[in-house]
Amino acid sequence: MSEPLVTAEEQGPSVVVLRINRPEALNALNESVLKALGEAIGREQVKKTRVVVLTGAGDKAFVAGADIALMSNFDRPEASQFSRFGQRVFNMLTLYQGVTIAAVNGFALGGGMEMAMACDLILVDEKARLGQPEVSLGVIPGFGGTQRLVRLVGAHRARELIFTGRTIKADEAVQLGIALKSCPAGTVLEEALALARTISEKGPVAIRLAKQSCANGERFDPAIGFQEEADLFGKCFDTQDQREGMAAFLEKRPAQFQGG
Ligand code: CO8
Repeated sequence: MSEPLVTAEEQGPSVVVLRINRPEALNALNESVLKALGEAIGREQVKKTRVVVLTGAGDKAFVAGADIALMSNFDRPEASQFSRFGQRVFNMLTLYQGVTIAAVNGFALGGGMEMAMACDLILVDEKARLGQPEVSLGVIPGFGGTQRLVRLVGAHRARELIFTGRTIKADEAVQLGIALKSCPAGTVLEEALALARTISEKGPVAIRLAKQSCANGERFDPAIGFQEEADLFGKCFDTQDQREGMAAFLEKRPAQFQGG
């Protein structure tokens, strides 16, 4: 049997590593890889976990983009369809109820950088290279890059990166606010797992609602965002997690969250 295109490895009870597994093509995204990623995110084992860490197989690439050989033969409807399919799968990462962390272990180009940006947090190996090189191929980012990069770094910097297609190093990705941290070579997965464990110990409902409230800030006028925040804050007080979290503080013991 052939190797799965996306592997899932449990790292303790609350963290799952999803790995894009097509190293011979630097983990380039074709329809089968995207389908496998969508199925992996929708799997019960992944849905019930608290943090998903996304990375690439091999030591060279996170994901070197959408599959250029595949796209080279597309006509217009096929291209739009592929774009919408990739957007849908990446939106599953963005809407995932737990936290998603991209552990960028090498090249994250085009669709690879778009996949990382669909995650909540991005850590990069110091040797990683990121970029949106689509214009060099005569196309534009099509898996959400024009939308997410603008929100991450602002319109001016996003335009420069997209219009030049230039590749950036890990330090610049951190400086621009695309990545949270540059990790010593070979340690990005380890660091992502440490971060994942820290997050997985917090109140799961609180994390989910905090994620929702932060996302509201991008969607709504601030006045509505504040109102939504107050509603979500109130919602926390319907949960056992809130009672446990506050009781644990007052009783000077670690909280044991059940996620409800
Ligand atoms: N697609 C298909 N195959 C790829 C891709 C890719 N994106 N990237 C690498 N590969 C393959 C190579 O063809 C090669 O295969 P083979 O061994 O059979 O020749 C193998 O992976 C190894 O790659 P290289 O020999 O090129 O490795 P190098 O170390 O010399 O170079 C690079 C590494 C710099 C990463 C180089 O491979 C590269 O430039 N790759 C392409 C990067 C790129 O342009 N990515 C953006 C693609 S466009 C995109 O992602 C659009 C997303 C939105 C789509 C919207 C839907 C329509």
